[in-house]
Amino acid sequence: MLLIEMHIIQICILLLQLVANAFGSVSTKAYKRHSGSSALKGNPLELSTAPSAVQCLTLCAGYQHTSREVCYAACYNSGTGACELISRDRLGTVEWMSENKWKVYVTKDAGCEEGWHSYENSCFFLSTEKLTWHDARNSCLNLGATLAVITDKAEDEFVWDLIQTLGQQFAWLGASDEDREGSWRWVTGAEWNFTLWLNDYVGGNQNNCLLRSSFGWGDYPCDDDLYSYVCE
Ligand SMILES: [Ca+2]
Ligand SMILES: [Ca+2]
Repeated sequence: MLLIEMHIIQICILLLQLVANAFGSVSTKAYKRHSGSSALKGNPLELSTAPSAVQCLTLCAGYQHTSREVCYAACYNSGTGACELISRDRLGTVEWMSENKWKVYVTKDAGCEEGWHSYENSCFFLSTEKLTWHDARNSCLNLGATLAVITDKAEDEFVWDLIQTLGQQFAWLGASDEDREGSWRWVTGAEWNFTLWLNDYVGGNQNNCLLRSSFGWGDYPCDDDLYSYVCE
């Protein structure tokens, strides 16, 4: 039995090598299907054709970049054979979704830049520098991002892990109610339908800016104290 399994494994490895040779190069990148429920933003790098999605991914893995732009995703149209390579850019000029004949694949490490951490379809960054909420908001904008917008418990847990892992106890998130007392808003305009306030009594209505700590969410004075911040 073991011998047969060994043979099967060897045959699989051989087949993989043959496939890799047929494409002329061995891709070291892994990809995953991008779900159709959200759009992927980026800048177009190259539009060509490929006979299959796998060969389109091979083009992405081998994309020769002269600038800092790296192929992050490949969009393949199984009807026309169109293969579009795109780079990662949160403020990107094109949006792609997997729908109908278009299949979108992203590199498995999610293509976050150095110092950024991948979760779902976003990259997160925790600052070591400490700023007021307003300065933190501007700092994220300068990095081509926004203060983090947390829309469910799993995302909050990911961000809290990040804050702790990097040795912080507090960090600004991207919401405030400074425009209208009690009316909390995310900096991106995302729907405000998940909260993790310290307790119901506080309810986030004492100050105006959202800070994450080991207690959960708290509203803190926006400009009195300096804290680390999470960009997304
Ligand atoms: Ca988010
Ligand atoms: Ca308030």
